[in-house]
Amino acid sequence: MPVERAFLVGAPRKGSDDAVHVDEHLDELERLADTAGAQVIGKTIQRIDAPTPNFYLGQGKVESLKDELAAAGATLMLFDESLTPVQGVKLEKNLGVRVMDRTEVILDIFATRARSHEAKLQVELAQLEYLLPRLTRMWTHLSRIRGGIGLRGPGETQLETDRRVIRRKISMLKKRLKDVAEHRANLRQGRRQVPTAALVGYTNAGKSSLLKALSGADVFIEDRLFATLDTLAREVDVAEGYRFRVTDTVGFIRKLPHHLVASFRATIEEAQEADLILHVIDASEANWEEHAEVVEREVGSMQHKRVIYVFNKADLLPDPDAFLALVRERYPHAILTSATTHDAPRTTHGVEDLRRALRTSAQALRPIAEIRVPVSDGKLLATLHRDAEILHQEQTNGVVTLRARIEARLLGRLRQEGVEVVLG
Ligand SMILES: Nc1nc2c(ncn2[C@@H]2O[C@H](COP(=O)(O)OP(=O)(O)OP(=O)(O)O)[C@@H](O)[C@H]2O)c(=O)[nH]1
Ligand SMILES: [Mg+2]
Repeated sequence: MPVERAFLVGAPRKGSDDAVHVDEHLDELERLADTAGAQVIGKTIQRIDAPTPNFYLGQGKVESLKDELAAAGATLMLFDESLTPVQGVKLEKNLGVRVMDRTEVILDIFATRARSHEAKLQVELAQLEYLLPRLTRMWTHLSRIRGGIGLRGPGETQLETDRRVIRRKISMLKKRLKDVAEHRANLRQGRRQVPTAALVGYTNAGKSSLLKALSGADVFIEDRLFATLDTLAREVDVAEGYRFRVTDTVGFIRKLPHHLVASFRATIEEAQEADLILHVIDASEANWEEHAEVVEREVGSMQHKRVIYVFNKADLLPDPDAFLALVRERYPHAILTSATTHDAPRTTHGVEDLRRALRTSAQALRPIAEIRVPVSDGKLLATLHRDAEILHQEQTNGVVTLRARIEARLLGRLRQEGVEVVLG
């Protein structure tokens, strides 16, 4: 297949934050285009007062853009803002090339790179939901959509039929995904013995690299956006007999309706369920504050969670100590890591700091306690065997003494119920 020749267009509103960062946003779109397999042959920016309902851009700009695209030999126009179905159709008609907005590019990446069963279902669902209101425009390239909906000749009746087919397919996919999510929740249920941490962050921050550095496991890492499309958990030894179950998640990105793709919901779900959130931030990224805001906005209810801010890629900073001092004014417990050079002798900050912080959390979240239970209390004994990690057990005079690593919350509950508990 010939490589698409893509022309990028950014159209921020005058005076907006987006207008200030438009160059970085377009650079990011370029990386997205590259990941999707297109060749970027040019880009342009138009600061606008307000989007027009027909073309997003003003009519004059559409005309000059048409010439620019033709001169450059573009086969595709990538638009950095979200387009309505109407704007998409009209731009395509007037420009004579295929038009995709940022969301569509990202969906395309997800579609070609999804590996797991769940990720594939999610992408298919997102594509169909995105596609439904845009059916006429998508006509020509619908056949590309995996799963082959099998659309052929145009025509209103056919369109209606296809809409029905798509709606049916959407509800079927939703049902199947719900089953998968329930299955995942069940799996999590049975794993309360080990504390859990979720690695969340902007795409390409180094989440997977950190999981690899911590666990030694073979984790897929790539210098591309959205290398990770599935959550993945590994058990990490944080020393002194403590372990953590750390989950790698799908990264976030700006200007994406994250609700569209269930993979992001899985990230949010993991973050909400975890005992601890590790918010990974690329410290070498000039724009890291904006990135961190995108993540916090999406993950939302992180306020009442333990969060450790992990500033990664320390090796790329000119002065790591000064950087850490600066960010600690805002995030007092921030950690600076270098996931890829964690064993290099020149780094004073690193993955071991993170491991130590995890250990401290593990000790607080899963303290070791001695619990005395009458042999006759079979129900409590069963609960402890299910939800705690029993390290030692002995029985004298009708009393079972258990030494166990136990969830702090459960321990509190036992105390309230009058169970005899000694810490340490
Ligand atoms: N120099 C340097 N590069 C790093 C570091 N950590 C990760 N990288 C590189 O950054 C790129 C992205 O790393 P990943 O671990 O895939 O990032 P991620 O956050 O999992 O990204 P997504 O899965 O796409 O969201 C890779 O090329 C890594 O080798 C680091 O500490 N220093
Ligand atoms: Mg990753």
